[in-house]
Amino acid sequence: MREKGFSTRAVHGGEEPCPVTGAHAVPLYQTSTFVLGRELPPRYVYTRHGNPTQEVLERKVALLEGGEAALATASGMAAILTSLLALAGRGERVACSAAVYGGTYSLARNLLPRLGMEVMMFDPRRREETEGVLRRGAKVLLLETPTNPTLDLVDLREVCELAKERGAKVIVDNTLMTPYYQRPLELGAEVVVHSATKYLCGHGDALGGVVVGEEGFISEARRVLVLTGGAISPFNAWLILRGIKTLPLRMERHSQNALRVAEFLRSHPRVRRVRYPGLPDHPGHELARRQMSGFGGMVSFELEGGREEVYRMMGGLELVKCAVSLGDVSSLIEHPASMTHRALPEEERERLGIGEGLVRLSVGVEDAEDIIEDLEKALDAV
Ligand code: LCS
Repeated sequence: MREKGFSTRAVHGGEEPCPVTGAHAVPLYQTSTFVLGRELPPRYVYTRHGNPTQEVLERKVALLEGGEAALATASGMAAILTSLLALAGRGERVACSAAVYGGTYSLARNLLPRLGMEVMMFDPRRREETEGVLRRGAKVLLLETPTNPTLDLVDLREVCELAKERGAKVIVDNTLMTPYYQRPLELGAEVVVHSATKYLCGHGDALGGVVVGEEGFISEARRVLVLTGGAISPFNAWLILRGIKTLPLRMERHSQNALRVAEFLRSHPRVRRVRYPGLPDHPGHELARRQMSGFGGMVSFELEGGREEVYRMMGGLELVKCAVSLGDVSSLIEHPASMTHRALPEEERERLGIGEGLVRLSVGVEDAEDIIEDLEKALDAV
């Protein structure tokens, strides 16, 4: 039988009407514990170990990413740490892309070494650096594409092939693209992680994360999560499930709006450079067309000047809100050098292209004309 389309899976995947009441919407099992009856072993014991609402989210995201199984977590950071702990331990080598969310960078740089892992930071956009960390014995590679916040492309097929030759596993953080536009497991990655806080939820009202991979790996990740305590609250799982139903609709709109905003920004004299993979002159445009089916809602741009000009511009915005996070229906703007990526040493930021003039914009689903009007007014006033 033909597999159902992505949008149908987003609405119905992993769900069934409640066998007891017939409830059509996913029931919210907002409970910490379960009364133990005659069923042995009991299906549910305690929400840190598993909960029916969490499980629907896990089945749905596994279906959308094309993975065997998934594990829902309290946040994206919990998803990343859980995956790493399930794959590597004391004395083992982990390679982390430097071009990732600042929290991920900090986790790799500051916390993993305390747990006894040997961490190498690398740039997966450069084949020789990927080969280098593999040669030096990296067991796990962690990366994002497009990179955060610079929106460069990493060739997933190439990195995954190189890793496979050396028996290393690749974890891809697919938060920015979502499975609607990019499915790393199909390109050779072993594990996909998400900050479900972002596009999967879509409404900026819940924290969550998801890990997707093979059954055996997910079982190990679940054992880790039960002990580290990073379970998602049933209510957050429920909100994220509700969000995913409209994921394709929202991603289309985010993407259309982002292209229009990127084109507008490119024409503005105060903007030095625009980074959006959907622009034909973006250096990764051809790769983006091959490995993604859309370009997403994130746009970064460099303003003439530095931090002062960026803050002045952000202060002049009314509709677009200055806030960290992304993937919300509302447009959100931030200054990576002083906000999401301030944990990176300055020379690392410079090397990655995260200068003082760089701005990251998560384009929302409002009317594009209104977003552009707001940006234009604020840019003109800088
Ligand atoms: N991965 C990516 C790509 C992210 O952007 C974030 C958070 C995380 C993982 C961590 O997820 P969380 O634990 O917050 O659910 N990104 C943020 C950002 O850009 N601003 O604030 C948080």
